[in-house]
Amino acid sequence: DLANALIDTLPKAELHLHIEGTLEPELMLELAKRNKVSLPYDTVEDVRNAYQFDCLQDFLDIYYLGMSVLKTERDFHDLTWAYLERVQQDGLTHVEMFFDPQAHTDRGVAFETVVAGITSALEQAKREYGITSKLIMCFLRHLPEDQAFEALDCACKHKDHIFGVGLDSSERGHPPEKFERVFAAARSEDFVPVAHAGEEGDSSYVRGALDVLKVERVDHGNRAFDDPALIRRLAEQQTPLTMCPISNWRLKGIPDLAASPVKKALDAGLLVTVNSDDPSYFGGYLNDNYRAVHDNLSLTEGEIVTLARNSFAGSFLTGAEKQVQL
Ligand code: ES4
Ligand code: ZN
Repeated sequence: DLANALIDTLPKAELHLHIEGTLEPELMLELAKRNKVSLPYDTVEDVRNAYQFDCLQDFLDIYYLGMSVLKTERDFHDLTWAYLERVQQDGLTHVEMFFDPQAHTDRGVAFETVVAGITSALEQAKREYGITSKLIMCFLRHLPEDQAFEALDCACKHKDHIFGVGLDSSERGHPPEKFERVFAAARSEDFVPVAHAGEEGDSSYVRGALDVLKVERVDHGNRAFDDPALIRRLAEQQTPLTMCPISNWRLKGIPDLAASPVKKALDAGLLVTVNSDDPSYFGGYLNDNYRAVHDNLSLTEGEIVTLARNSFAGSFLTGAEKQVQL
């Protein structure tokens, strides 16, 4: 029908995507063999059976284990290229991609190796598919502030390839205030700031991301709906929210897809976008997330078009670049 045709063919940007969360079980097992890394899985089926989560931390434990197979520049290139090849068929024309360097440098993989592998695939996607991109380095919020400063030092040597900074991993107990100084330093170095907030943490984490970290976009933001004044502010300021419906469902942040806040966000006039987060682990790429909200929230075709337009409006493309895509 029309809605599905729109979802498949409209140009779309993905603004909330962890590249390490695109590692498919087949590639994981191949890289484990190539790099002689031992995993607690023998088959693709074993891997997929492990993907049952009751909360964010359940997922993160499996996610950090899975990425232990990534060792060389070629591995990071192959991972990134596999994602881009997959989503170019879905009408994706722009991606703002997160990566987690501390999860690699802590295992002895050099920061430069990670950035070089990801970047070469992004450049190939620009040449071969015309896909544009921005790379956003996330700080792991469960680790101490001084280690985030070390990651920021590394990023400063790769400003030509790293556009922004983000904040991810275990949210509760690690509020935005913990990273106030790192974000101030990152902003003074001209990295554009974003942060995960209100995925599991309460609405004060969303306020903290805005007021303390001074983010230009909020990743998830679900719990902002507990605070009506905050929702009015997000609507007035048109702060983009990057929501991830299938991720929220698979991590039990919502009981079912019908409980996704995407429809409420549209109704409140927020600049809401739909994204995949960690598509391999959650079982849905970008268009699967659009279909999930269409089918479960009874979105109109007009609302599907709005979500696709919002994906560019909420991106960090410049005004002129957005005009072309919108
Ligand atoms: C993440 Cl779903 C999610 N939440 C927080 N941190 C993350 N890192 C990768 N996926
Ligand atoms: Zn995320």
